[in-house]
Amino acid sequence: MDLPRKLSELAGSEAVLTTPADLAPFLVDHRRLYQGKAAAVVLPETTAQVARVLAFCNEARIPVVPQGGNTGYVGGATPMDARAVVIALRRMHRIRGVDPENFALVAEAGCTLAAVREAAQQADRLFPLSLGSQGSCQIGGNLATNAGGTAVLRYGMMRELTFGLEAVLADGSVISQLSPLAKDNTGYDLTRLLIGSEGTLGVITAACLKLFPLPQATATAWVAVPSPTAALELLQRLRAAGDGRLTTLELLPDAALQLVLQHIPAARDPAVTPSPWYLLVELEGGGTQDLDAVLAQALAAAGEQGLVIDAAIAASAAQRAGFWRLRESVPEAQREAGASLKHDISVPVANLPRFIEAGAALVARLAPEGFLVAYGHAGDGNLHFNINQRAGADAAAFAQREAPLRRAIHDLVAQSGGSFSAEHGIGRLKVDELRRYASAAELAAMHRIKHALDPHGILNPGKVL
Ligand code: FAD
Ligand code: 2HG
Ligand code: ZN
Repeated sequence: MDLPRKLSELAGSEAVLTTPADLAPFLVDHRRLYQGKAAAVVLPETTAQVARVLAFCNEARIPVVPQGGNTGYVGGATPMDARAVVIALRRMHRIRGVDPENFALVAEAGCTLAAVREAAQQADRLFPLSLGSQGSCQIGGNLATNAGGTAVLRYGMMRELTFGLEAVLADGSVISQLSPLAKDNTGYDLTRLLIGSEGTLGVITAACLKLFPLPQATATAWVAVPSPTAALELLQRLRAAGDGRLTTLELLPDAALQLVLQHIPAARDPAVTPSPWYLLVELEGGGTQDLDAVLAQALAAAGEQGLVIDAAIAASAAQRAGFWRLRESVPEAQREAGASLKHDISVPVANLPRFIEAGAALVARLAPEGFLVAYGHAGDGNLHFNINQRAGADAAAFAQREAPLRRAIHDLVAQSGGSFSAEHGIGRLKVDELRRYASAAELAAMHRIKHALDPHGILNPGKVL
């Protein structure tokens, strides 16, 4: 069969890529863990084109891999079959409508997260999902991975931020739930089933997203704390003092700050008393109350009880951006510093200090060539429990630590009532982990759902299950 010709008939000849040079960027994941293969990439402009391509691939039993901004962490968007067709959504980048009265916006899957946030802001509204990758990740990818980020504490993950979806199922049928309904109990919730399904149940083509009032005031602080226990106590107090306006509480060890200061040229030392741990804290709200004063008061009271060593409240937009740059540059600084082992874990938030202590002991015992850089979204219980190779350490020895360390950390997560994939998904990287930690009943139900919606297994084969 002449696949390129057939795909051109279905989606237009300008939408089909087949040369090795054109395919290359779609065949490797962001972390460069996987080198993939595929027969073609299709760049549709409309939902009807996606539907036609899927109906054809379903009939012909051709694997289909949806791809957004290709910033995912678990190899989910990388095609692994020389016959595969990648459907890349980037030409579906229209904002179909902004509806400030209903606090809603309809975006096509290929819109970048930054473009959606910008469109909301133009209408005096906030779309609160906030990720370091927002300039390149796409709404379709955010939905397919149920992305989290730095404002989950207040606004929740993508599942909570979505009214409904438009998606194409494996057989080419289209489901469309794009109304901004806060209440809709009509049968199974297909939207929330497709969110987080990582391209294995359907191709998301558009979504009706939830908007919020645009905050009129923001207070941001870089806070030195003596320990994770103190950080958690401070979280409780800031939630109470902030009265629902605490948006972000990110934890960083000094090791993360030092990596950023060393490897990121634009990073500026926050100039607070050195400490083993730091927090980036942000309150956002309406214009009537002085949020800087609320934050300063809470931090001062915590300081008197030894929960805070020192703190700097951003006095300008530039200083606020500087604090955020320190936090958001950690992944890049980790990469610049060399090899790292990554664990995207969550535990019930009150268990975090105990988890960090026990996990640090495992790292010291099982990966002596590395050092712990456990940072992230502590306010919602999610840490990137990462380990960087020490300078000069034996690279091969460090790499060999990966499997036993992963097992020990993920077993500890399970004992702590947590998740081995808090926000990055399963993709290809964590298929074995899902098989190990999900119950037999859960796995069987997932397989049945997969088989019902994609009986020929054409959608993103080898991922998730
Ligand atoms: P891709 O990587 O292209 O795809 C991811 C998965 O979704 C794949 O399985 C793919 O098949 C599927 N998919 C993509 N589009 C569609 C579609 N339209 N329909 C169906 N399936 C689809 N993630 C977080 O959760 N929180 C963070 O704080 C965070 N920070 C990050 C910071 C940096 C610097 C980087 C590089 C990544 C970060 N990520 C974070 C990970 C990543 O950005 C998110 O997972 C993002 O949601 C992926 O979007 P994408 O468009 O790049 O998806
Ligand atoms: C973040 O929170 C991302 O910065 C990336 O989720 C985490 O690199 C990582 O481990
Ligand atoms: Zn994260």
